[in-house]
Amino acid sequence: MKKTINSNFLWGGSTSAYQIEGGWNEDGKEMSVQDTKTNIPKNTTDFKFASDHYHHWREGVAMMAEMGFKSYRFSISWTRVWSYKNNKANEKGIKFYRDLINELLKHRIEPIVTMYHFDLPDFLEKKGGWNSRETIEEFVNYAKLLIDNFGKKVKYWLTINEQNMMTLASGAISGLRDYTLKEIYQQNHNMFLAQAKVIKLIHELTSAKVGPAPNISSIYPNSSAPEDNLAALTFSNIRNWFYLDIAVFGKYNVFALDMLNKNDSMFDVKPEDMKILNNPLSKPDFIAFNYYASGTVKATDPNKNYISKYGGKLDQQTGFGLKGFYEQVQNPNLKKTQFGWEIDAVGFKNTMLELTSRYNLPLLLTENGIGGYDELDEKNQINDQYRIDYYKNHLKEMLKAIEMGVDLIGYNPWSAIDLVSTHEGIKKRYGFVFVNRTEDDLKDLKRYPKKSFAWYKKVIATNGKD
Ligand code: BGP
Repeated sequence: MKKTINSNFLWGGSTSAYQIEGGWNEDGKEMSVQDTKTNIPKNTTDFKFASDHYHHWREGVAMMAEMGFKSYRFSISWTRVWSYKNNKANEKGIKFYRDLINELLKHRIEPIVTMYHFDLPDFLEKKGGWNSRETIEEFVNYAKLLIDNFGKKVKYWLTINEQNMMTLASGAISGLRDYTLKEIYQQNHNMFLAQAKVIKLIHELTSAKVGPAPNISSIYPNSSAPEDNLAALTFSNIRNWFYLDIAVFGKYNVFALDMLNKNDSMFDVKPEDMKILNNPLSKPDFIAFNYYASGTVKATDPNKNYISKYGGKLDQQTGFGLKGFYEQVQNPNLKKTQFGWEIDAVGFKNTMLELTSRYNLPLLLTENGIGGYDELDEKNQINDQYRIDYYKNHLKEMLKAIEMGVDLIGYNPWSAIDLVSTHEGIKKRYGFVFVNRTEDDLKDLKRYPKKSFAWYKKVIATNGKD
C-alpha cells in the first residue's frame, strides 16, 4: 500500500525563547549569552523585546489554534526558570511555561519542547561555558528541573537545538569569540555527554520521547572530480553525521576524527565517557532536524592561503570552509532567498532519505522556512506568496519522501510567528503571523495573519493536500 501522511501527523510551527519572548529582564529572568551579546551588527534588533511574546503568548496560541496546529515547537529559556543569583528555581518563570503548556493542551496542540536553543546562561559562559565539564552537570540539573515541572505533560522533548551550528558557527550564533578547533570539539564532546545523560534521565523518569535537533543539509560536490566528491563527503560528515553518529551509534565519525588529528586538535576524552555515550538508555527515540537549504562544496586549493578557519561570511547555511578539506561555493542551479540562502526543495527530500537510510529512526522536522522582507500594505495585509511557493515545493518533496518510506512524524516550520533572526534582526521575517514593529520602533506590536496563514490552515485541514 502506498504510504502517505498519517492522520496524527504533527503539523505545527516553531520558535525559540530568546528570539520571540522579549521580557529579557522581567520576573527574575537572568542574562543568557544572547542578552550579553556585543557583536550585534548596527541596525539589527537585539533580543530584549523581540516579538514580546512574553506578554502576547495567549494571543499567539489562539492564532496557532486558528491555523489548526497539532503541535508547537518552542524552547524554554534556561535563565528564566533557574536563578544562578539565588541558586534556586525561579517560580515566576516556571509559571510562564506551565501556563503556556496548559493553554496549548487546552487547544489540543502538542508541545514539542527544546531544552536549550542557543541561550546558555551567561553565568555559565563566564565560568568556561561548554569547554568546562561543570556545564554538563548544570545542564543535567536544569533538565531535571524541567522534567519535574513539565514532565507529566510534555510528550516530545528536544535536547539541544543545532549543536552543529552553535559550535561550527559560534561567532555568528552566540556572539562568542572564535574558538580554536580543539575548543570547538571539546564543547561538542561535553554537549554530547550532557545530551546522553539527559536522554537517559527522560527515559528513566518519563514515558516521553526525546531526540537531538541538529541542522541537517544534503551536501553536493561542485563537480564530478573525485577531489570535489571527497570534499563533499568530508563536509557532510563533519557538518551533519558527526553530530548524529555519536548520538545514535555512540561512535565518533571517522572524517571528523581524521580532520582533528591532521590539525593536531583532538579533544580530551575520559575513559568513562564512551560508556556514558553508549548507554542504551541514552539513545534518541527520533531525530529532529532543521532544514533550510542544501550545501555545495569543492576541494580546496592547497596552494591558496585563502581562509582563516571558516572563510568569509559565515552563518548557518553559507561560508563554511576548512583549509585542505572543503570550501563552500554557490550552486549555480539554485535560486536564492532575499537574504542569500539557496532554495532547494529536492534537497529537503534528499536530506530525509539520507537520514533515514543512515539511522533508520523516525524523523521530526523542527525548522524549515524562508526569511524575507514583509510589510503591511494599505489594507493591512501581507502578501507573502513567495513563502507559500517555498512551502508548497518543500511539501511536495516531503510527500515523495514519505511515499518512499521515510517515517516523518511531523512538520514544524520556522516560524509560527514573526521573530528576531539570529543575525539579521526583525527585518528578516519567517512567520505566518506578522508582528508590527521595525528595527528601531516597537510600534504597537499588533499581530496580523499573513497570506500564508490562511494557506497553511488549509494545508493542515486537508492533511497536506492544500
Ligand atoms: C536556525 C536556528 C533558528 C533560526 C533559523 C533561521 O539555524 O535554529 O534559531 O534563527 O535558523 O535563521 P536566521 O534567523 O539566521 O535567518
